[in-house]
Amino acid sequence: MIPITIALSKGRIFDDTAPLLKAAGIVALEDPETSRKLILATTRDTVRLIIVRASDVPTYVQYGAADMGIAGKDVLLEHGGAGLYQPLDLNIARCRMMVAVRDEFDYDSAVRRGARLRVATKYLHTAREHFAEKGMHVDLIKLYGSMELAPLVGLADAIVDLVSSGNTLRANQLKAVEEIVPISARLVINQAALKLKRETIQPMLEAFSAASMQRGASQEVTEVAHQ
Ligand code: PRT
Ligand code: MG
Repeated sequence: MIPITIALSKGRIFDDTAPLLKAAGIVALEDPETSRKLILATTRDTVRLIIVRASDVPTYVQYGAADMGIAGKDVLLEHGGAGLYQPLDLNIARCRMMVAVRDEFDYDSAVRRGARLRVATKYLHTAREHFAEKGMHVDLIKLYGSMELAPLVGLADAIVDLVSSGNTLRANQLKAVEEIVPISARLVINQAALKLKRETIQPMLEAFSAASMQRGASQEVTEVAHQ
C-alpha cells in the first residue's frame, strides 16, 4: 500500500476528526495535545498524521507535503483553494463568520449613512469580498487573534470573526450584526495525490463520508430529542 500523510491541527479540529479517523480504522499512536512530536504514526502503518497550524493545512496539502488534510472553510476561503480538491464537508467544527460591533454601536445607521468603518480581522480576503458586495467602504486592519478586543480599545469599529456559542462576544459587550458565511471543516486532498494514490484515498474518503453522515444524522436526532 502507498503511504498517506494527513495534515491536521490540534484542538477542536483534531478532537472532532478523531472519531472520523477511527471509523476509517486510523487512530494516532500518541496524543497530539501531550506529545511534542509533529509527525504521528497511527494504527495503520501506511498512514501518518502531521500536526500543523490550522491556517497552514491547505498549504501543506497544496504542495503535496501532505496528501490530504482537514481545514475550516474560513481557512480555505483565505487560502483560495489552489491545487486542492474539496470533496467533502465533514460537518465538524461548525461556527459562523460574523460581523460584530460594540453593544451600543448602531451598525445599521452607520451602513445607511455610508460611514467608512474600520474593521479588524484575521480574514482579510473574506471581509474584503463581503463589504465590497455590500458596496461599503471599509479600512481593514489585519490581526492574528483576539479580534474581540479591537472595538473595545478603539482600534476598530467592527470585527469579522468566527462565532460559535456567542459567549466570547457577550463577555466583551459585543453583538453580532451580520452573518457572512456558515463555517464547517472540509476534507481537502492534493489533486495529484488523488490521481496517484486513488486506491488508498478512495476507501478513506468513503469511510469519512459515511462517518460524517452518521454524525449529521445523530446530531439531528439529539436536536429533536431536546425540543
Ligand atoms: O489557534 P491558531 O491561531 O493556531 O489557529 P485557529 O484559531 O485558526 O485554530 P483553532 O484550532 O482555534 O480553530 C480551528 C478551526 O475551528 C477554525 O479554522 C474554524 O474553522 C473552527 N472553529 C469552529 C472555530 C470556532 N468554531 C470558534 N469558535 N475557530 C475559532 N473559534 C473562536 C473564535 O475565533 C472566537 O474567538 O472561538 C471564539 C468564539 O467562540 P464562542 O463559542 O465564544 O462564540
Ligand atoms: Mg485558536
